[in-house]
Amino acid sequence: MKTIVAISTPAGNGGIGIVRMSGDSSLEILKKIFKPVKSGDFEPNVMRLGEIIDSEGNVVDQVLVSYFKAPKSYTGEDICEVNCHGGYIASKKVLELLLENGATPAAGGEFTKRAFLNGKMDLTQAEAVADLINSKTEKEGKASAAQLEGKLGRNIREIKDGIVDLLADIEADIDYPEYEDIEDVKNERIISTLDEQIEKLDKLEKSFESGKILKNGILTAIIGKPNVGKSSLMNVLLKEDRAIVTEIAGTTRDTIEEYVNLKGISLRLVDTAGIRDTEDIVENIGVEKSKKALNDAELVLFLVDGSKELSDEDKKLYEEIKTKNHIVIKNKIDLDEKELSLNDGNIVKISAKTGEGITELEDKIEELFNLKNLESENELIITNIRHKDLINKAKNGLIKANNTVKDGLPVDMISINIQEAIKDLCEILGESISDDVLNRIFEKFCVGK
Ligand SMILES: Nc1nc2c(ncn2[C@@H]2O[C@H](COP(=O)(O)OP(=O)(O)OP(=O)(O)O)[C@@H](O)[C@H]2O)c(=O)[nH]1
Ligand SMILES: [Mg+2]
Repeated sequence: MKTIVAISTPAGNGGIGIVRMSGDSSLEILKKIFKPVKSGDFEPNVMRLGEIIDSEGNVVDQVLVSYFKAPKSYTGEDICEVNCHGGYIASKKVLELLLENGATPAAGGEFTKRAFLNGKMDLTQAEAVADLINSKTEKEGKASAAQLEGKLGRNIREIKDGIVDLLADIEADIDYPEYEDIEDVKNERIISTLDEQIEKLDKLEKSFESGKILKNGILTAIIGKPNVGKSSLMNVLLKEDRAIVTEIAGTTRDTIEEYVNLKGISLRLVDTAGIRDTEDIVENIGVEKSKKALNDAELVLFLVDGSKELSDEDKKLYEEIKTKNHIVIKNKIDLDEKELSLNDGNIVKISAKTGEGITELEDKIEELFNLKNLESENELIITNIRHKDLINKAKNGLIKANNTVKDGLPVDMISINIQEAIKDLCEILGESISDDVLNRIFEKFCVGK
């Protein structure tokens, strides 16, 4: 394997920049450009102070370097890391010098891919690295950290071991037909073992409903006719003046999307153009976009002006949103309130102007998506669709096998279903996986990780 190198810290001004190198020649390449303050040899896991010197003998930067010796390193290979000063220049120059002296640029995620290939972590842990880096909220970070620590991997391995043992039993049965007299007992045991593992897989699969929210947030569209206060609501939720607010109906022409952290969950908020029939070409395009946002949304915040009677436009729009996951928001309650002639279970009263009722609105969203229960300590939550799909496949295979036994059909018929399920679980852990799938997973990583 080639020795790879990349800048692991983000571009821009900062205290330090780290250039990381992994592979057999790491130390050899580093020595060509590093001049230590104190003489002596490199010791694993010990940092050394010194200077990086270019080919003309100029000092590039004062640095601290660390050396990790294979296999005791992140990748399982020899790693050298140069901690130089941050900013655009020093780390870039160090990278260039290492490349000139024999290192190869690392691809996105290549360090972690090598860690996986060298058996330092299973695939669920490698995937968690990217998830943790990309986490936008604390709760999402917590789920990724649990996976990084190996919780999901252990869980899947346990289920897999359970059915591998079962398969061994079944195959022994095929080989020794003299055990026929205890067949009923055996079938009972097969059914109960399968039931147990199916239940575990089912629980994991169901956790994806929460996991999806943790990872992708909730796509939330603010919908209503013009001038009801949609952009004002967007701004209070964001706590900044993001969208233009005026008393002119039809102010917002385009959809505006922003993330807001709601109790540890990220809401992808979309402010939309007020929906109405209009001759204005630009506004009309905006209205079409609003309808698309309404259609795509996982949550619709349907706004009406609480200081006015509901209009036909409001009622027509309500018919469109009522079958979706929604909250009816009666806005402008700081003005003279009119009775709301809507019979809906989810109504919240607010004033986007004074901020009244915003806490109640946030509580309502929390309640609607059961966000409070998202992070009970011992519960494992899967956040990755690849895992969810494979868990579902394995579960269905086991259900099929179980039904075969329950129908009184010969037990040897289920071996194939069980083998398939084992393969699916191995694929989650990365124990049997094609290069294509691996590449697809790691290409989403950033360079330097
Ligand atoms: N009194 C009062 N006025 C509000 C409240 N919320 C919004 N307004 C006013 O209502 C007007 C319209 O507000 P916007 O937030 O621009 O309404 P919108 O729904 O985004 O309107 P369009 O973008 O045109 O569809 C502005 O003059 C706001 O100041 C509120 O809670 N109370
Ligand atoms: Mg607006």
